[in-house]
Amino acid sequence: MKLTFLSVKYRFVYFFLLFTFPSFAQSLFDVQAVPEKPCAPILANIDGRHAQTLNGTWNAMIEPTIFSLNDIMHFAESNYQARPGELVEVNLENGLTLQVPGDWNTQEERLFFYNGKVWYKRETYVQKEEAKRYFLHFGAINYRSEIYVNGQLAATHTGGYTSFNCEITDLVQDGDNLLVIKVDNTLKSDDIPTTRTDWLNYGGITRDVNLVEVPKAFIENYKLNITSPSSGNIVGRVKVNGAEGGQVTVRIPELSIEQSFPVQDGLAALDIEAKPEQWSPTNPKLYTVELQFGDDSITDKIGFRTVEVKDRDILLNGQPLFLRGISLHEEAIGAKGRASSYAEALELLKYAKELNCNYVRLAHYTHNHHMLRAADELGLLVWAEIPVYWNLEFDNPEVMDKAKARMNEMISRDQNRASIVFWSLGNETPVSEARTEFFRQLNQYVKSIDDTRLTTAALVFGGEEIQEMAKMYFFPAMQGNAADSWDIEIKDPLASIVDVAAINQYFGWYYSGFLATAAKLDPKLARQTMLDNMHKVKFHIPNDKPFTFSELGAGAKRGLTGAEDELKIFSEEYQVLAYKKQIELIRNQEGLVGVTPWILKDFRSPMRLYQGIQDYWNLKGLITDNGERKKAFFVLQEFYWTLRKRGE
Ligand code: GCB
Repeated sequence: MKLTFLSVKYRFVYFFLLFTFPSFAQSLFDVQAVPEKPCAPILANIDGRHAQTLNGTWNAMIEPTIFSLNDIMHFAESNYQARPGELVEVNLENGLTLQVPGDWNTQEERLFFYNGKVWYKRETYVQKEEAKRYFLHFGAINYRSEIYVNGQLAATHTGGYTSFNCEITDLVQDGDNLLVIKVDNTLKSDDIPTTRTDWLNYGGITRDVNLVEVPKAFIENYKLNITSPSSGNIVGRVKVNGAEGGQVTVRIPELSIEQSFPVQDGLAALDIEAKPEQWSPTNPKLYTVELQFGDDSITDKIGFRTVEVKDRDILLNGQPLFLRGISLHEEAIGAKGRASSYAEALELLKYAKELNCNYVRLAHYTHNHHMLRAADELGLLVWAEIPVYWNLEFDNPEVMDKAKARMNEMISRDQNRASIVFWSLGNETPVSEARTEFFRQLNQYVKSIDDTRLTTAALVFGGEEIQEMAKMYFFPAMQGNAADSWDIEIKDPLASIVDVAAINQYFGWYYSGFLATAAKLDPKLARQTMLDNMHKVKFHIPNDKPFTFSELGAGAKRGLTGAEDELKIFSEEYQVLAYKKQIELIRNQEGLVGVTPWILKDFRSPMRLYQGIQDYWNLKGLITDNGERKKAFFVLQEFYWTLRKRGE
């Protein structure tokens, strides 16, 4: 409502009405929430289906109000023109346009730090066939979305990093169709993640959009795997939508397999005698698998391997291996914002290969499907996670439901990716009873939908544990009484819930800083003491479980130099020193089965406010946002090379 158009007299009447009759106010500024409309179950393997891409240029409109405007849909029609006498104050055309897939932050200056609503709109031509069903599939939209097709609400969705789809068979029409999507990236305390994240909350339709066409009865999802490294039999299931019976045929031409299985209650159970070559980082063998049900057929490329824990080892295809990893965010090289294409995924993961990695941690949320495809092809094992990050409302049952829904979406999409060995339940969550119970349930839930992978969670080494370490080892060392071994017991009960524990530890970066500030110590001396003693640190995990270091690292601005003994924070030399000391610490562990230092590439973060140095970038990358290698890159590369040569 533009008050500038109202004379003083009418303004008085307007405010009188507004405050006296709340319903009048409500009709002007609608605050009614759109009812939730659930999405359909995920259709697996979108790239293997008959689909029309809806990527490209979409019209957009920023809605910066903190309430919601009424009646936008009414004006969403194409080329809406105000009729004589009609007051129109909203329009989804003739203004901003945004590329899909893409975050809005890097496309429009006004949206760089924006947390709020943007409307998207485009038209699409559909040649509707009666024998077909239609689904809109979204790689991801961050965070809340309302999907409208020809003016009707088709679905609502929350969660910014997982794929979802809605059936629109009844809403779509032959000819032109209007698609309008309201996206809101505002995060709340009962969301996953919450408002606090050490990464930029990129908003928008950040991944591919497809209009998928399937026969009336079709293959919705499937899972194929081997259960033991020695027997090799391929087992699994195929879920059919729109039919209870019939039969599914599986073909794997390279193995001369063609076998049919009956469908009962929409499910076919597979058991195929076969001896596929096993997928591994050194032999990322993928087989072309064709599935057919009636008129529907779908082709995938699937690798077969097993993963399990035995004593203090992780076994891949029955053989122990050390996970030489690196963490990464889903941010493209070249300061382009969110990565959304296969080429961008490949570009990122090739740096991991160059580091001699066999493993990546895709932090801190589910990455796009191109990343997983590329990992399968390049032979990189994967830690996959949902953004259960820092402090959630762990005692809120709705938050539990959201976590399960995100897990379900992630697993439904990625369960055939050989590269994924870990489903990670959470990152650095503060210990409490409610939170332990939350993870107990989430762990059970994950196991109930996929028991062919391991669960893990990144535990924080912090708070009381750091105080204890300081009291027992660090302060005495500062006074010249350094102990020979710094033994650290992890007490977090979450370590016992998951299959493999993981620890985020920042020796050589944060801890001496906290402690020096708290105890008013000379920061350089405190840091030097920590660096001199890091190699003595030894972690002990409950029940002697195998564990990984899911984070470790130090920040550096490329080109900033300082002699090693200067301990100049943010210099490349300091980052090198911290990595060298970390490598000594790594070598001192028992039961350590892998590491994913933090992080491959510098990434944008609203929490990094040291101007002139950080400028909203977390600088712990081993490469810059443009892909230039920092000196520490070569230190890790060499360490991994020595492990690789020894066959570890
Ligand atoms: C952490 C968090 C990660 C941060 C990182 C850092 O422990 O898990 O999200 O970005 O530390 O750089 O401080």
